[in-house]
Formats: sequence, structure tokens, C-alpha cells
Amino acid sequence: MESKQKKLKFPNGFLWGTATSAYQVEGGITNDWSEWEAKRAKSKKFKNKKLNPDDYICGKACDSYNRYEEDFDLAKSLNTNAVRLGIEWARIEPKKGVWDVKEIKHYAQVLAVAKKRGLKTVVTLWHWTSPLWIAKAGGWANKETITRYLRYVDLIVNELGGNIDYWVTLNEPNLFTFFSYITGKFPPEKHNIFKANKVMNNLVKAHNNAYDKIHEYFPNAKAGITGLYNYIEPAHKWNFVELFLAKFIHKIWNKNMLDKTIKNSDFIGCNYYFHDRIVWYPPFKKNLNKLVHDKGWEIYPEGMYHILKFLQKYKKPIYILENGLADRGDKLRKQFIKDHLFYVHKAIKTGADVRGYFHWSLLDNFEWAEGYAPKFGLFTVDRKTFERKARPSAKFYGEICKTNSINF
Ligand code: GCO
Repeated sequence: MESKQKKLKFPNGFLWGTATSAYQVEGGITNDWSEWEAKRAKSKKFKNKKLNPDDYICGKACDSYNRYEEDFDLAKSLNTNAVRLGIEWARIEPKKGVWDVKEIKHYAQVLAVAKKRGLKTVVTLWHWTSPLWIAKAGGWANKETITRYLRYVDLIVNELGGNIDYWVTLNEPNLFTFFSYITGKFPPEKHNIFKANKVMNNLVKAHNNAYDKIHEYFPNAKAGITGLYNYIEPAHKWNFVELFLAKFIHKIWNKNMLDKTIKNSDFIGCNYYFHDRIVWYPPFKKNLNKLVHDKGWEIYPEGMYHILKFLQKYKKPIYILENGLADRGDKLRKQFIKDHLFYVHKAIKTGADVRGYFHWSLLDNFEWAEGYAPKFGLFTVDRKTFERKARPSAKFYGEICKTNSINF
């Protein structure tokens, strides 16, 4: 068997990293989500389910606000050369027009420490959460939020820009809009397609303007959005209704935002998690689910290849800024990483300009509405002591990063 193994090399200078977001790991943040979680925990529906509120309230998260040095050391121990992390707007501007100097200094320190460790920094400026005052004023449905966001971006550019290598203006605008304004799973729990459309348009404008702002100060900056790209296909290739539906959903989900922002993007950030096999009858998605992880999502590495081939058409460098799975027992993670990277490599070999892979996530963290149950981390985090421990797959990923290759 051994002798049949092939070494698949990645391009020189490929970025290997891990990804987190501010709210999911830092702890101690007051924003629209923290308020929503507190309210939800008191609701009848929640109480009836007899769930433990502590599992659904972000609270101290992984305490990365205080433990970022340790976290960068963990990232380094995996031989990564880059790290994706977030800045929390609610910390920087807790009240309208009031900049928190202490927090700005904090992030300056965080970024300086990452750079000192030799890590390229990929920084997300907005990862779904907003300061309370923004949410109270209507959030992203209010076009004023664009101006306010741009003021925040302006501040970050001025104060922290020197240590930001890659700018991610927005994380997954598509999923945010869908869950917050259509299905109502996320705050502000709206079900309004018109509002959703407005929100999407405002996010597009916010990105396009933020891009210009970043480049005003740093003409050579690399800025983009990271989107959630699903591999969408008809369940039966000969079924025209399914074919049409799959195309339609692909257009709305994967294409629309990209088409409106690609001119103002130095790269495409790609988060890949999902395969959607479309059937013509509701609920429209019917996957074969031969292999699923703890969250019940299908593991479909081949979809990575199809998505990268789709993104290739936009002729921009691509960075995979998220890919991962919930796997408490760490039974599937190694194979998951290896298989997905096989398809990343295949896409590169056939012309896709993929320049980096960031595994979601460095740590077990707060998985939004699902709380702390899903375990996405290469490292576990003790919920009481915050002690971090490597899962076996961490070492495996570390070898890949070290050798810039996978054995297949
Ligand atoms: C997303 C978010 C992350 C999630 C991760 C796992 O892609 O949904 O960017 O915050 O935690 O994807 O679901």
C-alpha cells in the first residue's frame, strides 16, 4: 500500500491556516447576539425543551480575548503560516460614535503578536454580529448601517491596517441574510424576503465602499468577502425541473453577490461545507448522506472541486477561508481534511488559482444558535478551565502544513 502513495504538493507560498471569528472565541462581548441569547434562554420554547442555558449562551467563549498568545502558539505548533481571526465591532464602537481606545489597543496588540509569530493575518471585520445600537437602529436593513460600518472600517484601516495582510470585509453575507431575515433562525428573527433583499444590497454596497476605503490608504491591500459556497446539483440529471431549480438556487446563493462585488475584490474567500442535491418537491434538498458528521451535514469532498472550478471563472486568487466539521470524537477529521485537500489540489492542477486553506476551526467554540455542542476544533477547550488540548487530527494537519503536501 505504502509504495502506491503519492505525494501531492501544493504551490510554493501556499497559505496554511486555521480560522476563528471574534464572537465565537473571545468571550465577554455584549452585542446583538449576546442579547438575543439571553432573551432566548428565558423563552418558554427554550424552557420547555429543558436545555441547559449555559450551553447556549456564548459568555466567556474560549476566553481567547485573554489567551490569544497561547492560541497563536497553538496555531504555530501546527506549522501554519497564516491565521484568520476577527475584530468585534461592538468592542471598538460600543456606543454610536464612541471609540473604545482600550479595545483598539487590544487588537493592535493581538495583531502584533500574530505578526511576531510570523503568521500572515487574515482579518474579518464583520462576522454576523453587530453592536447593540446598530441592531436597535434596524441593523443591515437600515441603509445608515453602511455609513456607520464604513466609519468603523476607516478607523480599523487607520489604527490597525499596518498589521493586516488580508482583509475580509464581510463573512458569509448569504447565510446571514438567509438565517436572519428569511428563516428567522438567527437574530433579529425576521421572515421578510423584501427586507432580506434590502439587507443583501446594503451588504454589497458596504463591501464595495469598504474595498475603496482600504485601498485609499493601502493601495496594495488584498481585500475581499468570504462567502458560503454550496455545491448545488440536481438529484437527477435528466429531470429538467430539478435542473432548473438547481441552477436557480446556485444563482441566488453562489453567484449574485459575487457578480456584484467581484470588481472590488482582490481575492475570493471561499467557505465550503455543503452539498445540496436538489429534488423538485419540498423540502427541495435530498442528499444521499453516505457520510455525515456530528451536525448531520453530509461530508462531500468532491463538492470542493466543483465549487473551486466555478470560482475559477472569476479569474481571481481564491483562498479557502473555512472548511471543517463537527467531530467530537475526532473519528472523521483526518480523512475529511485529506479528502478535501485532494480536491483542492485537483482544482489547482486544472487551473484554479487557490492560494490558501484555512481549517475551521482552531478551537472548539460557540457555534451560534447551536451553542457549544458541535465540536469543530483541532483543539478541544475545557469549558471551565479553558485548557486547550490537541485532538489527534491536529498533528495530522500540522504535518500537511509542514510539508506543504498530502500523501494520497
Ligand atoms: C459559518 C461561519 C462559522 C461557523 C462555521 C461552522 O461558516 O457558518 O463562518 O462561524 O461556525 O461555519 O458552522
